[in-house]
Amino acid sequence: MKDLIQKTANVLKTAKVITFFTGAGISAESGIPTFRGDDGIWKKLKAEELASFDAFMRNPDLVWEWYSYRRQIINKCIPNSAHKAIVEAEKLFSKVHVITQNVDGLHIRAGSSNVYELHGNIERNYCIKCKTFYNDVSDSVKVPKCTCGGLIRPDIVWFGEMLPEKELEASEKAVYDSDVVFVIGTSAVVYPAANYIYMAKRLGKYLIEINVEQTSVSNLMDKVFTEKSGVILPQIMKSLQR
Ligand code: BJW
Repeated sequence: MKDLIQKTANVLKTAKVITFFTGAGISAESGIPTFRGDDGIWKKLKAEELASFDAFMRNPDLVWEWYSYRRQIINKCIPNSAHKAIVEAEKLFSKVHVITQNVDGLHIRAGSSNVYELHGNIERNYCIKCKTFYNDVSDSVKVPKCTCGGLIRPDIVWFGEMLPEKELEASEKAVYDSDVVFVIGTSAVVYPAANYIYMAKRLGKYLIEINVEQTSVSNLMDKVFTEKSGVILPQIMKSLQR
């Protein structure tokens, strides 16, 4: 592992712009469950019954309760050493971008500057009718209503919904401008987010994966670390500071 870290450090020494593309695995060491895999939340609950607009309209109170429960878990968690190592990277490179599929806000709470949240943020909510944003309704037991009478939903991208235009544009530019793209803690099965990995490959970017297991994109990588991101990322950043 030491040798692999040293070889990676040698590549990173000449890099100027870095993108970290992250998924649920980077927050696992903060205590937030991932989606897929044996301990994943979709193992116990059906995504289609909770993570779609149709599901919300069928049973808004149930979906609201599910997100309130998740929000409570997330609020108790703090950024881990992987999130912090990405913040440290800002001292070592001229520009650091973070494209995240996570809705937990931990990259922002850790202090990263350029974070593009592709699937939204569980802390924000908005009215489905007039689109007014609400940040102070999260404690409601039942789904709250806007002053216009519309239901208030979490600002999360559910299946079948478009991703936010501004984040998509910023992410595309980030990949385009980068010398190295890290792919961390994602199964890379959800689109269009996973497309950024293929885009990076097509553009000839240097790709580094950190994941506890092999994924469907491991074969695209220039380097693969099969380890926890909270263990490897701090070591990589430390090797660059020497
Ligand atoms: C560690 C670790 C440690 C553990 N260290 N690693 C093309 C092909 C096929 C399907 C589609 C397609 N294009 C679109 C689709 C449909 C769909 C989709 O992708 N489906 C696939 C699942 C088949 N996509 C959509 O619907 C998207 N919208 C869309 O395409 O709109 C376009 C459109 C709309 C209307 C008309 C026409 C076009 C929206 C996708 C939104 C996804 N939202 C979710 C749920 C949010 C709600 C919630 O939070 O409850 O976002 S799905 C869920 O998966 C969540 C995540 O962000 C996302 C990705 O998961 P992630 O992060 O990869 O987590 P895991 O659990 O899968 O993996 C964790 C990894 O970590 C594992 O590999 C572990 O090994 C690893 N790990 N511990 C390092 N310590």
